[in-house]
Amino acid sequence: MGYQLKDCAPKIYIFRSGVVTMLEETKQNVIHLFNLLVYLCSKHLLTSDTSILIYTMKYSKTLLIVAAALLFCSFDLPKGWFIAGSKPQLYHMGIDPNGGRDGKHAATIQGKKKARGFGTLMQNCWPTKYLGKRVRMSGYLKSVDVKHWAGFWLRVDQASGPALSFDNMKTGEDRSVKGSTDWKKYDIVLDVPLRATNLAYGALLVGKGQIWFDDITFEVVNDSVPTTVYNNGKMPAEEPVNLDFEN
Ligand SMILES: [Ca+2]
Repeated sequence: MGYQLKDCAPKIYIFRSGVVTMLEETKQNVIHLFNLLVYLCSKHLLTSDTSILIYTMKYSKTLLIVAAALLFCSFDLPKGWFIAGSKPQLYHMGIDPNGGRDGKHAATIQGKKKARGFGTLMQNCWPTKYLGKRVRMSGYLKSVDVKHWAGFWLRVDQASGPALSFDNMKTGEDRSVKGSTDWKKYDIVLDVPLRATNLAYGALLVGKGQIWFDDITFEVVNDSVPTTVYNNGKMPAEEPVNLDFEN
């Protein structure tokens, strides 16, 4: 059973079970949906346990990000970060005011009782500073009773098509965090080709347990620092090489 929100697009319906269905794929509806979710938050109709599904074809990524960001609006989210993942509703995510290495703020992700899929706190940013360069993302992470795995992740996107490169500390050599671990610094190193249009990054948790992460940095490194995964976004050589095939 649902009802039509009068001041929203006529093709958007809210179901009190928490299911939002989007029937028309237009950019305008993205705006309407955003307004709709803000409205629901203001009325305290969204809680951390509210299950929201959005059905759309064309703007699925944008919509899911908007929905995910607002799904946990009752949580104290760190500024500039948003919630996403395959099952974000099964994770508590936000700021632990005293959880940091220095006793100050750290971000945390905690799996709920029936946690599955994964939850992530993430950001996107323009890759402008890193175009044509190799970038190292470093951060500190601590874990308690992580049943499956957790880690930082970094993805280099292009305007269309698959990601240029991606590392979540599980792809390639498994460097993922499991069980209970003290604060430790982890690195992800990827090339950022000139055609990159976005950097997406964060930390993720798969399953039960809890992680804290803090003090993330990005820096350009030279070619002597190996990338942490095979990446198809590797830059071309600066000039032709091995043309006689002797190397
Ligand atoms: Ca901190």
